[in-house]
Amino acid sequence: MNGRRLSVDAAERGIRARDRGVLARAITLVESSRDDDRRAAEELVGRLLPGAGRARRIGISGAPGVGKSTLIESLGTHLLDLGLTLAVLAVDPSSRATGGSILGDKTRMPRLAADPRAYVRPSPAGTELGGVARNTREALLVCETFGCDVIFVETVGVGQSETEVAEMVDTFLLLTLGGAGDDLQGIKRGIMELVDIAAVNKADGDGLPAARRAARDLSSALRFMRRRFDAWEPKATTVSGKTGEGIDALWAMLIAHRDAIEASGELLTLRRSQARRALWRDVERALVADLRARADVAARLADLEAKVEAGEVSPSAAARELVMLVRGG
Ligand SMILES: Nc1nc2c(ncn2[C@@H]2O[C@H](COP(=O)(O)OP(=O)(O)OP(=O)(O)O)[C@@H](O)[C@H]2O)c(=O)[nH]1
Ligand SMILES: [Mg+2]
Repeated sequence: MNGRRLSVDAAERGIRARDRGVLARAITLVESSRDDDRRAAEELVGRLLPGAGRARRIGISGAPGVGKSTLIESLGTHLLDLGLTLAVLAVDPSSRATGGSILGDKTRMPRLAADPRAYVRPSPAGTELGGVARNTREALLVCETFGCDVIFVETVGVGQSETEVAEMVDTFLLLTLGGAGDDLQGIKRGIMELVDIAAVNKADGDGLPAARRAARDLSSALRFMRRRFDAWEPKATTVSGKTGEGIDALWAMLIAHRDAIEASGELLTLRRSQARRALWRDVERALVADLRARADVAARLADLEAKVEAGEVSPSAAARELVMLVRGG
């Protein structure tokens, strides 16, 4: 963090006064894993929580190169034209390996990056996924209190990241591509179940027919999925982040989803269960971290893991032994 540490009071005041410099530093605070920063972050989040919840929270997921950043630039610019403010946050577990972030990439969002009504935040590097998810959840609250009307959470879909993102947003948008016959096979079934809207991107030029075909296939596939909401049937559409074709229709669809679940009362239920799940994810993470940090557990762990891998001890028996060790039994 640059300069003097940010006090919780100064952070709260600055965020409420829409000070962008403070916004950036407050997010750095909630991303920090230092013990004293964590305590300050919790205090800050606790103060912001009562007034939060008014933004439209939209998750955008898709494989590398499907055009997420280009689409967010295009959609975001459309929102600015409508007089809305926005933030773009990224959940990118792979940034740990690459040491940098490919998401929330400001060079792919030049207009948003240059506009004071938009705030683009790259993914924090060097944290495990559970940590990134918590940080992003808290960054989202900070941005809401700051006054952003729309918050995009972008993820590249590594590991469990789509699920983690779906658990912090109101609307989950899957971005995909048409073409090459294997349209649907490339999409993990578990992901299809999270989808509120699927958009086939790069529906421009020569890619248009394939994109339209893929959108039709997706539409029928989505009809067979277990519904997430009574008030919303998942839909597919085509879009081009490059030409802007279909952007306003996509925005209308995103609004329609959020409005439908709000009117049915399902948004409230969703946010409640998201908060409860986040609580338990954090509890589990903290307890497992404590457990791993114990000397007696560490001493047994390597041996037990080796035996489990070799098939000499069953995973459940090994788990029981570790738990008994912790219980002192
Ligand atoms: N034809 C066409 N090309 C596009 C479109 N959107 C993006 N591209 C191109 O696709 C490439 C990847 O675009 P990005 O927006 O960086 O994709 P991304 O999904 O954010 O990629 P990662 O952040 O690396 O996961 C770039 O070369 C873009 O110019 C589109 O709508 N049509
Ligand atoms: Mg990108």
